[in-house]
Amino acid sequence: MSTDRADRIFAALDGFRIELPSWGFANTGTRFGKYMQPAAATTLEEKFSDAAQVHALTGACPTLALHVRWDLPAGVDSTPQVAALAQRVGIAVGAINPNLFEEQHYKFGSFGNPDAAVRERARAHAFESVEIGRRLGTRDVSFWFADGSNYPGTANIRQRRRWFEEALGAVHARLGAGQRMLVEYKPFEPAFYHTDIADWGMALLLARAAGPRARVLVDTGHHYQSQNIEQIVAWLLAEGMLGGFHFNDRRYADDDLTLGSIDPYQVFRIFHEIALYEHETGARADIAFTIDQSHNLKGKIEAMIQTVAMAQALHAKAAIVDRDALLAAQKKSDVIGAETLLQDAFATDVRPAIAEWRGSRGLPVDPLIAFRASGYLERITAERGGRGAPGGSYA
Ligand code: RM4
Ligand code: MN
Ligand code: MN
Repeated sequence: MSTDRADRIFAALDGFRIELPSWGFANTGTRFGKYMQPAAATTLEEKFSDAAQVHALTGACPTLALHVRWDLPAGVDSTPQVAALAQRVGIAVGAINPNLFEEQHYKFGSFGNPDAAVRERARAHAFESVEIGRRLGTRDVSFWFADGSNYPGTANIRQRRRWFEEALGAVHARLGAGQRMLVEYKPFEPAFYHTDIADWGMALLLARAAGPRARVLVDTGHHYQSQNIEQIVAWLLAEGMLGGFHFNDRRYADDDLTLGSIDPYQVFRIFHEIALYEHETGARADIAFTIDQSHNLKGKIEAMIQTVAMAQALHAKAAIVDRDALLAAQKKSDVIGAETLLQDAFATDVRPAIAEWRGSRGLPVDPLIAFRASGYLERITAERGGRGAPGGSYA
């Protein structure tokens, strides 16, 4: 590999950060049930501890996204303990994720619920989430809504849209100077007829209406089969509205499989669009990369390490695309020339360069092997194993 390529990979890896989700270390499952893992984290302390392992081995994960309901059960009153815990473990708190879908009163929606009292409760929870983020000094409050309906004619789509616009605007008004609001979309599930924020266009319009610090969050699993996700990414970049990602892979629907396990070329193409944007504009795209996966069969920490390593590898491959040559080929409509440049970068074996980078940064050359040799899994399995299944919550 040329020194130019190796340099690019080193620079790309030095600048790459990906946030871990607290819920990815906990027992999660499918709607048919959960397979409990003795080593799964049940307390926030355990989630932080597991995240610290992943960060120590990969060097790329200094922050942990939290879910208010699962991780801060006392809401704002939980913030002092959480701040102290983060400080102690050396992992900073990342995005704050409100939970507007799990409780019984959200059966017919949160911001879009026809019952004004429920809409009010949802707002109060959103306000509290903003306050939690402010107190913890984190930047993003990341909203995902399960709102929608299952049967035609049963919900007033335009009315609900207005309620969403009003509520998101009201939440935006509460943001502190250093805070952002991310709006995530999803085409279906749990609603199976209409979802209030079903695609990137709806999320974009709502984010724009909410205010200047609202951005769209792209969850890679939240698209229909064969949808061109990198085009959505390119458009959101062009609009200055891409706020973050939830990374996972899928084969059928929102499968939450480990990143790149099904289609690594898709992830590479996303990273490429971002790198090309940065190359052309000279600006750094300010995007929060986050993992949003549910590890039902794999060991949670191992799956997380695997995901981070995959993200690093695909990010590195995107970094070595010869972008000047690509732009020149595009200009000439040299179809095969341009396509080959992309394919060549994707096909390049970046593992030796990444191993070298890891070594030079004091990281284990193979984080998964290092984890397996560390004894951490055996220790937490013994410590956590005997205490039986946790309660009924999703995470
Ligand atoms: C959704 C979405 C959200 C996540 C919930 C639990 O499908 O991806 O980001 O918080 O699942
Ligand atoms: Mn998500
Ligand atoms: Mn999802």
